[in-house]
Amino acid sequence: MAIHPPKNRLWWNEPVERGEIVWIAIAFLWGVFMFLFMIWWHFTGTQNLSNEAYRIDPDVFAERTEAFADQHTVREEGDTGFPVVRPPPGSDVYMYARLWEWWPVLELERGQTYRLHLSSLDWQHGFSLQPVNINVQVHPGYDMVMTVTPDRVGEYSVVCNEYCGIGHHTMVGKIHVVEPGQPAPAAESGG
Ligand SMILES: [Cu+2]
Repeated sequence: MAIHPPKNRLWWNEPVERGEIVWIAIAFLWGVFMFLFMIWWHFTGTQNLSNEAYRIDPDVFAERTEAFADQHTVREEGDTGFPVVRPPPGSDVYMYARLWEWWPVLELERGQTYRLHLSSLDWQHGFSLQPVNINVQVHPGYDMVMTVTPDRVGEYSVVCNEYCGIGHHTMVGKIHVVEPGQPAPAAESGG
């Protein structure tokens, strides 16, 4: 009983139970196995993103994103006031996170490849692309770059999945994926 001191004062120096040794060995080997398999899953599991990260000043990232939006805005998203930006295929695409929005809305063509740059202007946010469940942590001062090729037409939501304050639950962005060469559809209402 733990209420009494152990009879053997060298209780910490007794041999470890055989069953416990076996479990420690199994847990350790499983950890090693999972660690090495991260490399394998990078190629087969489509769950580890091939992303790059560069240091960038948040003001510089904001400037690039705004210049990008100025150049390629095609319409407004419903009556939300958010520009819908349709960049040329193969180009660099910028989207920033800040309290509490993802800006701007993107419109990409199916089957085309883009360099998607993500960063935050204030503090940590999360980029969670729904419903495909791609997740990236987005920090201020870092330009997270992913080479993406959207493969399905549709409307995707970008949900902030790192708690970032009182408006966190309202922080939702949008990415449209359209057929290549198709003109942008007429503005819909709502957002
Ligand atoms: Cu956020």
